[in-house]
Amino acid sequence: MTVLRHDWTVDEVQALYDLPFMDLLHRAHTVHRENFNPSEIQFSSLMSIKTGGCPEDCNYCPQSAHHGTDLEKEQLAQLDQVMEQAQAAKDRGATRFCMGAAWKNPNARDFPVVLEMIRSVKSIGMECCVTLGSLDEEQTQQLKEAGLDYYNHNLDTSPEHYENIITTRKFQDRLDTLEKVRDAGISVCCGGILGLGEGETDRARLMMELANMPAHPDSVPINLLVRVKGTPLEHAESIDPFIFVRTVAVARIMMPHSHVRLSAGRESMDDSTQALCFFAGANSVFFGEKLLTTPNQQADQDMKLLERLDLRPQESKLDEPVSGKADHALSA
Ligand code: SAM
Ligand code: DTB
Ligand code: SF4
Repeated sequence: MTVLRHDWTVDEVQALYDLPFMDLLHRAHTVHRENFNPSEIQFSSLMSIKTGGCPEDCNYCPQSAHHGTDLEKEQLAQLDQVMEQAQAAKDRGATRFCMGAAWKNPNARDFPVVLEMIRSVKSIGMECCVTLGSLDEEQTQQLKEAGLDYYNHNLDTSPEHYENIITTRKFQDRLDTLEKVRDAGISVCCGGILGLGEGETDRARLMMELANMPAHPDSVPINLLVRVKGTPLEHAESIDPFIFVRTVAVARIMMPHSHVRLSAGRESMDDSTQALCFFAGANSVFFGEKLLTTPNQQADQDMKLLERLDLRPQESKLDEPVSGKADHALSA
């Protein structure tokens, strides 16, 4: 049985990163096979339900009001627009519909509308995930009651690099919201971004923070920075693709029961890098032509890639119990 650990030291994580590439991939793929069907990829689809004008100053994000991006600020989406996109995503094979809002936290006027969106997405038999910023206990409770399956709230980078990237909140604020989400019995989707000018220790620290939470996140999205014109990270140096692959492998070894998602940035990644990520243990992608505000790899290209790699979309897991399932033994 795979042992789930929450006591990683940074040296241990660094030692994984430093393994010879082939050894690291072999080890990660072995863990992957012990816990998942290596031919199945989970498909999530994204929609931005409230775009732009965000009061936070995340250096990477096109939606921050602090940066001069070309993005047009929009009001909260209408329920019928949401349902149209959710149904289209379902028809294309997505099992989870994820809605993102450019908020520091949800306000009292819009929050009930989001609850209604969640109930409606659930009613067509899809898993539902939202990402709305920080939450209080009452809000997590209401989200749970509306039937929410997952809450996405990323740590994004290491605690040490955090203030170079975001100054309008603290790393600890993220951990606090994650705790409330877990306590409400909602599954946690939590990961980070690579390519934010971080060093190798920052990447190891991010992985350590994710795995050392009281329960491993059920989904771990690993994003590659999408460099957007007008953001402070517009000209950030690109990272070696093999560092990205190594990070996927390290995540797979450290969080053996979690879905590791190859998230933003696939458009700038070649097919071979993505194939290596799948071998290293990535078993989920964002599917559909758009992420939140930037383009994603085209759906037909995704289907072709899956076919060339003999991979297939994972069936819906709606009948599985939610809440911390990544942190329970799946099989002996
Ligand atoms: N405002 C909420 C929050 O930050 O939690 C939810 C929406 S926010 C856009 C969700 C996540 O998108 C961020 O945590 C970050 O990981 C990711 N993200 C934003 N801009 C990105 C970019 N340019 N490249 C890669 N990932 C990005
Ligand atoms: C996550 O980790 N990545 C997604 C989702 N969670 C919400 C967002 C990616 C956003 C990429 C930039 C954009 O399209 O605006
Ligand atoms: Fe706002 Fe989220 Fe973008 Fe940060 S990542 S600026 S909190 S939308």
